[in-house]
Amino acid sequence: MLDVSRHFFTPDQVKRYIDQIAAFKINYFHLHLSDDQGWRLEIKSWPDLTKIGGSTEVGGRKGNLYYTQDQYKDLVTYAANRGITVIPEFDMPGHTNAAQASYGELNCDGKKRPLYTGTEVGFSSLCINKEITYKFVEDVVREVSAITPGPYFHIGGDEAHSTPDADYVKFMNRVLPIVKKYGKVTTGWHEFIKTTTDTAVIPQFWGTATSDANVAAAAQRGNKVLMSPANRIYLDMKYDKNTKLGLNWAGYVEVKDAYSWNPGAYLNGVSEASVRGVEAPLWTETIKTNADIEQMAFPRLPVAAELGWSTAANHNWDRFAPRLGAQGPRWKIQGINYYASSQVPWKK
Ligand code: IFG
Repeated sequence: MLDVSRHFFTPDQVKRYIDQIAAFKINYFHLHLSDDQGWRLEIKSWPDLTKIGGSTEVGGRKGNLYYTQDQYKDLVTYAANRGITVIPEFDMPGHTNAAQASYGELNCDGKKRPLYTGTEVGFSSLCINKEITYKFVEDVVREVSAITPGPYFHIGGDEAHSTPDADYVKFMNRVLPIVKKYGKVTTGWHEFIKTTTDTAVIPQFWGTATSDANVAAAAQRGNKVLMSPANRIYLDMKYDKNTKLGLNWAGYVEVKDAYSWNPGAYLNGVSEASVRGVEAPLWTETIKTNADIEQMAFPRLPVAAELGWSTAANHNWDRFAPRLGAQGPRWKIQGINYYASSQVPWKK
């Protein structure tokens, strides 16, 4: 996953990252297209989402910081030509300030919110009891599903700290059927799974604990789980206390930490048969350039690919580390700004 909301990345910048992840057989690319700081994809029926919501980012840079639908379709094709399926995410009912700064009617008090260029989370919520909220959601899902050939639509659902629990359930009960209506399978940050017994939807686990009752209950019912534990595979986590970029709320994640877990056995009650896959999210509160992306994603993204594609029986750091080290000279020649972790025996 690449968060293009906190900081916007142009189509060419995204294509550079797509080329790099394709080299490691990554086969899904989750684009975090909306958040408090920015709405990044043109929605023809709600033009101010990008005109206003796509006009700035963390730190306050101004511009046309969004993709037209043609540019999005081009990215989808570019990824598909490299064996990669795009998963669009529109985070809701929280992380919605950019939309609520664009349209007053999306707020319970009818007033536009100010644009937000900070990095706090949890302060926004769509207005759950207004019908226009569900027209908005349906228009977004309809327009984006029509230009997304992949099977998945990500509805976010995380950190809805300003949405009362009962309202959160009410919201999801309205929205999950909308995604289905437009022929997509819902995936979302794992909090939403407590609102549905539909075994087709896919919770994306992003916690730091090794158990979650709602996710385990869903797995028992038959749901598949996408594994992204923040203290193992969040690429915006600092490597150690000296890392300039990134955050550390989930702890430090050195390369060996990112390798030393088994996605098929990480969560209590979630067996390997219930694990849909592994995803390495890169949140961009502190990430602005391709060099920044590369410093955080390399070498930990290839680690995620290894965990996703190889059997647990084949996991062995002493055997893997030299294979990772062999990539160093290639990344140097390609101009990839990788982190030369002291844990890896880099080939000269
Ligand atoms: N949690 C938030 C993200 C981002 C992240 C940074 C999720 C699902 C912390 N939600 O991770 O928006 O701020 O590490």
